[in-house]
Amino acid sequence: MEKNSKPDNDNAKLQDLEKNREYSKDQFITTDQGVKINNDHNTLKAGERGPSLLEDFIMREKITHFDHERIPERIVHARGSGAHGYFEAFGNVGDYTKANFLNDTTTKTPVFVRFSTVAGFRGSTDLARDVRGFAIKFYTQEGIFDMVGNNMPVFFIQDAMKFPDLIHAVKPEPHNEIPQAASAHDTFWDFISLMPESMHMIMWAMSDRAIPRSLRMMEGFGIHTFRFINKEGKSTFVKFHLKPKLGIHGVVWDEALKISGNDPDFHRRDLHDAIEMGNFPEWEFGVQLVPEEDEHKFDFDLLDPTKIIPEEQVPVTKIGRLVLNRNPDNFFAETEQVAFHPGHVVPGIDFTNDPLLQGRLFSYTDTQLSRLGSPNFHEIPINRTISPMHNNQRDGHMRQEINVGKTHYSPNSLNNGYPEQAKENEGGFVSHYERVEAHKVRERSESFADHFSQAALFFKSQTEPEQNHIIKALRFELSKVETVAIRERMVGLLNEVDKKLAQKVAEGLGIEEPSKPEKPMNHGIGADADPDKHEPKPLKNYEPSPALSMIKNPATTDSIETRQVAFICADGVSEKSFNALKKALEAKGAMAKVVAPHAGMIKGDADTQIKVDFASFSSSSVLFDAVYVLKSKNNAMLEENDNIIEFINDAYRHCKVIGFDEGLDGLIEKTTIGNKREAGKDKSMPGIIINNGTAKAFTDDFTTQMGKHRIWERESKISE
Ligand code: HDD
Repeated sequence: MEKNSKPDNDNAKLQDLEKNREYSKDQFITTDQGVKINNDHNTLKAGERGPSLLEDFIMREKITHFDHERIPERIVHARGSGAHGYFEAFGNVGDYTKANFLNDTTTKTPVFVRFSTVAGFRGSTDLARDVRGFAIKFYTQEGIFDMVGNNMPVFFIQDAMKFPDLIHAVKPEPHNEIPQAASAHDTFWDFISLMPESMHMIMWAMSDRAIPRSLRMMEGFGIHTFRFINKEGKSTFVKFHLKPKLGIHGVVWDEALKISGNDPDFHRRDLHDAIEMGNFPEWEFGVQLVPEEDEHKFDFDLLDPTKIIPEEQVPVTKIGRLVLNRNPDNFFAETEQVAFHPGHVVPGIDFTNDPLLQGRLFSYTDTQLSRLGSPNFHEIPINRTISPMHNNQRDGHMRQEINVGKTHYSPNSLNNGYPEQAKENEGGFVSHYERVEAHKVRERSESFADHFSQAALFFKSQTEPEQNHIIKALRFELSKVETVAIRERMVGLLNEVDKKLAQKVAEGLGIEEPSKPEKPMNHGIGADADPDKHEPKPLKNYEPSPALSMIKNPATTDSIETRQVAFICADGVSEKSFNALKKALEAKGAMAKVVAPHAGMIKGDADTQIKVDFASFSSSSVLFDAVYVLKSKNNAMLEENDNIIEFINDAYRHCKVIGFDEGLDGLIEKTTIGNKREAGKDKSMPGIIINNGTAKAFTDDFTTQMGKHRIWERESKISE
């Protein structure tokens, strides 16, 4: 769809936003008051070289508006990218929920989705090692439902009271505001090392899930247990899941670091470009359903947000499809001003007593009041519901609506009692009829005290390369911690989860032996600060869960759709080679991008002009999924180019598939591949494919190997 074009589909929210879109094509520039401006480049002055005049309302208006353009960024999840799309229900959950948008298969529900990192500021890198926010606004006919989730199914803490502490600890340290968008520093690990309940989430946050290849290749989770409520008022516990069509993929850490330098907007660009190209990101929306009677059948508490329900135990039922098919027209108006809230629910969905969720129900409206500045933030176009909206709330900063009539109270007789309250059978929201009888206490339930069993389950469910990545991530992070006692405390905690893991991390940190399994919260500082009275429970020995591994995950496919391959070419490049792989990639939905020693155009060996997408000096293999080096009449041009040699070396190190045309030995010798080959260390060279002229064999091998995403067996041969 052409940018700025009017919505050409039946998305009711996009139609609604049309009222607020401004198109300047063929228009004069005016002041905010609509007066046409004759000269917008110069202030009004007393003489060409004289002082500016206060009278200049045009200049004053322009500068004043500019001075006030910024609003406070989100206290967390400040860095984000959003897109419009729709949700389509499969219509198979009617027995469990009366929510119309989950049952009506004839209506596409408009959505706006915002992905985010958590810790970094608005301008920080997309590739930070961090949790990713996955927030979906469903504009349903019955009001707005927000699923404000993450790409990991558990959280660091069990009670919202600790959220400010967690965030203070992870954000840049207060004395020097360092580091940006990174958890690798003392305060974060100090807090974590005193917080055994965070260990399950730490396993996820140190895994490759924290460095996604693309926002389009992440799972999404609602995390808390919510309730579905059906027409009879019966409640069923529910956990929300989103499974990406393209599978779940990450990058490697060294690559993430380099992407941050090469293209800090990597994820934002990828999402934007994919949608512009018509490669619409897609997820299946699923639920795990637990009958209310089974609440206590698990050996963990369903209300504990540091626990998953293993998918092998309660399978995910797919109930719909989420597709993103339109970029925002204006980042600020839409992506920045969108305001999510886990408390935005519609009839058929309700809360549980998860103490983290309960605290969130307060926080999200509260934060919008300072971020967006007014209780009227629901009137901002992107936040406006498409269902009818009438109540007795009035006034406040920037009120848009013109409420007609003289009653703004209830009950009233002057307006015949309107707006009137809706009965349940008229669609009125009625909270679940839950019986609560208890003492007021500031305590954590004893049923929340198993902090390590699911952390161990996660670690043992990973494949060997995935486990190694967790070990390396912990080594990296903790090596940046300056206070040795914090490192030791962390190793002690890891030892509670998995001895091998703790041992390996300890080796990397030069710690002789994981300290004995002391209770970290009783370890000096912070000892009395934690009122959690319950002893952590002993480790349970669960069977591994393949659904927790990215590599073994049933949602991971070998599709190479939308993947990008760098074609390294020089003038005189073999057009036969070029066209053969390009065609094979395109047939599978992947793309060839030309990287050459110079920008502009190169000439093929049959004199075709080929557009260069990236010059080697302003690009890097970390921005691509695989590399193909093509022979040309002038191979020396590649051999002598250090950028190209580094390009190939990085692709090798990051375990990517690399194809070479035959006859490029001179170049190969100059790369790590040549060194390894010569030293005889790496004879089999997994994922290094030589094109000896049999086009089909080469292209088949190349695309099949790319489908594995990474050639992990190579990783063990790379020393760090
Ligand atoms: Fe939160 C934003 C997700 C716990 C308080 N949160 C925010 C966003 C996401 C999440 C995705 C960004 C929404 C957007 O794109 O605008 N938060 C979570 C998840 C949590 C969680 C999955 C645990 C399961 N959050 C949490 C707690 C509190 C908050 C416990 C406070 C008690 N979160 C906020 C906030 C933010 C926010 C301060 C900042 C900006 C905003 O709300 O709109 O209110």
